[in-house]
Amino acid sequence: TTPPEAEHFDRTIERDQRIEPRDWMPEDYRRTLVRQVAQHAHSEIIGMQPEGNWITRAPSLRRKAILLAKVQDEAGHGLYLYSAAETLGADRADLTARLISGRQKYSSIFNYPALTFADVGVIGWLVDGAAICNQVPLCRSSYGPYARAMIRICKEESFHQRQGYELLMTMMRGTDAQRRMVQDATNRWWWPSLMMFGPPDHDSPNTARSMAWKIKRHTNDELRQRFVDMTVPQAEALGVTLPDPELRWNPERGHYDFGEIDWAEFKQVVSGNGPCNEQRITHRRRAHEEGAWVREAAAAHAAKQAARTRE
Ligand code: FAQ
Repeated sequence: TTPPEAEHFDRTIERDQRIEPRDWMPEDYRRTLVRQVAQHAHSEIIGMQPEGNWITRAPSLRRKAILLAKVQDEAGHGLYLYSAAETLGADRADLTARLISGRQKYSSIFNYPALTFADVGVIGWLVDGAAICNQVPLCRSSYGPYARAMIRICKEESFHQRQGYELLMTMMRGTDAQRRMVQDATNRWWWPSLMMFGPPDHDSPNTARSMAWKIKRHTNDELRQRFVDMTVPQAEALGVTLPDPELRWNPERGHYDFGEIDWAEFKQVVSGNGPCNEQRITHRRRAHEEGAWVREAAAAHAAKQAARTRE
């Protein structure tokens, strides 16, 4: 016989209602969510680095203000998501320790370098575009705090995507050199953006269970296809070529066909051997160590305040 709390859990999922922090949940459900939400939080924090690199070199005050706001939003998303992970019983300091020791993952995409200012635009257009595609369905994820966090995060990601596309539109109206920069950045980010959606469905060990629990609402391949279909017309409007000779509309499927993704490259990047893995983690570790005094000062202040209220 099923215990009543497990029955309640199953019924909640079945009715498309939300599981909340104090509800009973299977240990595997909790573990899966901690894994996904922590990876997502780490991605936001590590994801500040490729673009953050350009803040001091933005070509105008306006571009600098926009970029600063975007990178700060990413910090906010990270903190928001760490809080969601804490509602599942995870410890924030422990999650950070796992990130900087390489025991927990973050998105493969942030292990590629941002070489020119056009990369800032292309990251907004393609990386945030892919993030939105993946995250809008997560607003209906079965775990309440994660689903609610996604609503605000998606609104901000839409702004990020638009700022990137607008930046690229501006560059495409500029000089030949600027147009070449946009095309070059598009060539470098296109395939890694497709890899963000994760391994193909036949090689995705977590999808089936996460779909049954309604943590995930679509498979990796479904979302990847949606992203391709959405992005091809945007590339045409922009006037850039996506670097895939096999990309073409398939009227029978009602979708764009596209070429084979280099899954060997994906595996290399995820296992720590991408172009910037070491740099990203080293930077994160240094920031953590150099911020130790801030955490200690905040804790000392909180202790003093608590002692004062007890007096
Ligand atoms: N990179 O069985 P599945 C952003 C791992 S957006 C690295 O399919 P799952 C915004 C996966 O964890 C980026 N690892 O796994 C921004 C698993 O490993 P594990 C963050 C990957 O969880 C924009 C293994 O492969 N977004 O930050 C990747 O069902 C611009 C097997 O895979 C999210 O995290 C990858 N690309 O599906 C910020 C969204 N893909 O843990 C700054 C939420 C898979 O078993 C600038 N997450 N792996 O050792 C998800 O939707 C899912 O977790 C997936 C993966 C779809 C990413």
